[in-house]
Amino acid sequence: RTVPGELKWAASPSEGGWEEVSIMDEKNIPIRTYQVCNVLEPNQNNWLRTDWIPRSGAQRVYVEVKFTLRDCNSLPGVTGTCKETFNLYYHESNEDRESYIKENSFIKVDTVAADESFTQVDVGDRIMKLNTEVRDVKVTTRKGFYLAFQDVGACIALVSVRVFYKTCPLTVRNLATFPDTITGADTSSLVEVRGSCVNQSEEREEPKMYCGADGEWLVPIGGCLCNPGYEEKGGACKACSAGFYKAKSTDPGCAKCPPHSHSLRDGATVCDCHSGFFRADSDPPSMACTQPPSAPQQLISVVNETSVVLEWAPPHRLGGRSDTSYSLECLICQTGSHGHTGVRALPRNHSIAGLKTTRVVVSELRAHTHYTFIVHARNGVSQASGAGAAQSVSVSVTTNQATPSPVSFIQATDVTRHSLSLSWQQPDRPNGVILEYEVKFYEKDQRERSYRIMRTFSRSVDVTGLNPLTVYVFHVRARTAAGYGEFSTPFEFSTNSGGASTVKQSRTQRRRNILTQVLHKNIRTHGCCFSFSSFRSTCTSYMHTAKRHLHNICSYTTISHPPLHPSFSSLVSSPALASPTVAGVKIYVDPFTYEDPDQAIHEFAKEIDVSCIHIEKVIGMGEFGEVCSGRLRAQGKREIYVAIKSLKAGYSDKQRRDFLSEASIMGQFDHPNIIRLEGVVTRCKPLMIITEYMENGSLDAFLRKHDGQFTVIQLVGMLRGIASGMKYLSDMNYVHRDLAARNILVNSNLVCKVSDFGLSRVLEDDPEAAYTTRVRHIPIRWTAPEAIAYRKFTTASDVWSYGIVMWEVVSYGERPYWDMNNQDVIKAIEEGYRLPAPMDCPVVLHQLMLDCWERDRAERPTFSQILNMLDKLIRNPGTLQVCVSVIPEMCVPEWSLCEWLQSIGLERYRDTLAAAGYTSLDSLLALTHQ
Ligand code: ACK
Repeated sequence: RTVPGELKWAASPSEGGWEEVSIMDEKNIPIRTYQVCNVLEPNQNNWLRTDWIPRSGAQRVYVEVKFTLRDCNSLPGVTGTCKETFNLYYHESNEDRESYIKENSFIKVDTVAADESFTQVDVGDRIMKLNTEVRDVKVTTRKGFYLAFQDVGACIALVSVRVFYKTCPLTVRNLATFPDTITGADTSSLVEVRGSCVNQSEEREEPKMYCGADGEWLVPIGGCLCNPGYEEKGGACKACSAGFYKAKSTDPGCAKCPPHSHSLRDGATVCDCHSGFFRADSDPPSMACTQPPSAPQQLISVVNETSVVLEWAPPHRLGGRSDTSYSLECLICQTGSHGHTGVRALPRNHSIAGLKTTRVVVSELRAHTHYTFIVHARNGVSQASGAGAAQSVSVSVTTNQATPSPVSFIQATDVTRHSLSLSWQQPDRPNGVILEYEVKFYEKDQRERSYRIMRTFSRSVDVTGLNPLTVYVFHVRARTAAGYGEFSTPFEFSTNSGGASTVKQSRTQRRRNILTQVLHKNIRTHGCCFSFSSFRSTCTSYMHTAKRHLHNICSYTTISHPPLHPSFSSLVSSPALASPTVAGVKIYVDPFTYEDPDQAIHEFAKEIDVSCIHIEKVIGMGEFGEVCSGRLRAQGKREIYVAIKSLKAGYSDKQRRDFLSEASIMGQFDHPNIIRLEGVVTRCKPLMIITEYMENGSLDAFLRKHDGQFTVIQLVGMLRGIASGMKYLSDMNYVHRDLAARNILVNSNLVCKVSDFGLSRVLEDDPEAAYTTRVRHIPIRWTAPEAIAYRKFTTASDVWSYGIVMWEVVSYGERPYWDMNNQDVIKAIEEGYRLPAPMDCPVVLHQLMLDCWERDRAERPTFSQILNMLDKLIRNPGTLQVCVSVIPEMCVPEWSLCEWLQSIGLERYRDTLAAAGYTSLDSLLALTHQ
């Protein structure tokens, strides 16, 4: 219809069939047509073929034919030859210049009949009934195609032929753009199309839509969301204007800046706080900017003996927040000093920071002492605002006189049929000058029905008039100007049947008693100056126990020797012994870095079916519940003995996480000296951690049970195992933090394995831990000074603990620093004192301990060096012969007390001892309090 000149389609026959004719259309516009009208002649077969039509990616094309057709009845004189239809054909081809019509290569599309026909060509009225027929055909095999019209004897004029294909047009749905898409080959086919997010948007869920055969889009799925700082407007993402913000793509639209904040530029994702206002890290962007609180108000204090109740009112201004908390600082002001002596942590059980209440009881203060307490108010933005002491209020108080704390230890000596001598220590907190002690005692059988009271000024008393072979119960209490304190717990002693005076006490208890006495005596005499030295004295050929007592007494001397054998440092620094760092070792992964603890546990631990576990008996109590022994029969494996730790019912999420974290840690290790994790039970309750079974339990208890029964080589063998396990852990970058003999387990072959991987987190969570009561979690006696002071836990601090474990092992499970309290241990270490060599300890081992306890952690040996050193000692047992405490030529019973005192630098006590009747080593062993 639109072609101006001749079309010159191919026609067959070329004459007498289809002819190209110009006519006027209904609007009197000349158009080109192809006409044929051989209605009077039979056997017509006239073909008209279009030019080659490129397919252009289409798979189904539509052919719209407009034509007019004469009604046979309207033609006068026609016989049965007249037809009222024609046939439409197509032929796919890559060839765009086929010169003639190959009829048999064409495929028939349809026979086309007219909807309308006209009976008469009424040129005068220009009545032309135009038919429009559309047919579609699948064209998928070649680059293009030809169409052909076959006339079999009708009277037709082809007015127009329009060929087209359908597309689903470019569109935007759910903020995704879908391109113009050609429909599929079949009438029922749907083409799946992936959309792409419009500018400044991101995918929420993969955007998809289907293009139907008729060019309609169907079933939109997924879509995009405008980026933070942008919102949807008319199918596009537009920046939020100034004063508005959008923080997350999922937020519905731009929102007005919250109070006390602003945004100056378009596209803000968060509003900035006005000057003087702040936002905490955890505050959502929708929250108003806030301020730190003002100071707490009306702080009042009520002193009750050595306790102080502090109470205050919340700050006048909370800064627009509800997370106000308080921290408490306590300054001790000593009489005569200028100002404060320093900040002290509050007594036990009182958190110094993060208080939510406005009332605190501070107890166990010193009696009659001046204190200043400062209460700080803080909230979530205190840190961000850099607010300091301005928000605090303080109060000064003086504690009252208080009665003394109870006497904690009583011992009896010189027991006869009718008497015994009692002695005790001064109470921990005398809270003033002790004026008197009161001793209450009664026959155990009689209970307290009848008792006797004795009073004394000293810390000992001879109790006479007792019945023979009778158990008596004793209590002691002290009195100051403030009155009597509480009685001690009961101590029982029995009189004997006569003969030698003995008190039935365990060896350890007796040893401790003597130590305690000497220690206290020293403190009394020298105003606290006990100290440890490298013990290098001798011992006589007394029996093992006696030697140990004597040795321990010697340990508390006030001399300090240089290390006897500085050989260790030279040994470990020898290049032959230095162990190269192994490249490519596995690094331990902290399970707390996993958001989901279950993911960590299943990454590092095997889930065990509870039916494979057979629990036999309870063997102890762990931090989270019972520890049992039992058997595990995993599928296809032989049955083994296992230890089973369970998490007691009613646990919190945190407890569950902490409990399982031990397994997540343990599961990462594989070493003969690290306790092996068999697996976990998490799918049913109670939760369990299954490890290999260690027949001899924990090392400290095991050694105490077998006091003095192992050779030095056996002890060093145990230490070697522990060092090897620790080297493995340090190679993996894991810091244990709680290395102690109680956390080493021993199996039936005396193999020692490091266990207990629970402590590490407790300390890490809280940056203020070192300065708060959390310090109480730290095993002080085992912990390096820098870890106590500022939580510097490293492999070097583990090495310090290892030194303590060495001491525990060689002393058969003695308690490090005996019964000194933690504060005194910290002070002693600070002043340079170190544990002396235990009895019978080879000097090289003690030197190794001293090296582990170097103040400067860089000076301490590495576990690799320790391991090399121990290996060398085991290979050359001769080096282990040299003893600190038993110098062979001095091991003679005739050695005098005087010589012995001289050898340990305590000759100045000779006269005092002699005056008290101690003239021989023998007699010194019987040292009593008096
Ligand atoms: O000193 P014990 O007998 O050894 O008492 C404690 C108790 O459980 C609480 O921890 C013992 N224990 C822990 N793990 C094991 C284990 N794998 N094999 C044997 N005993 C264990 C520990």
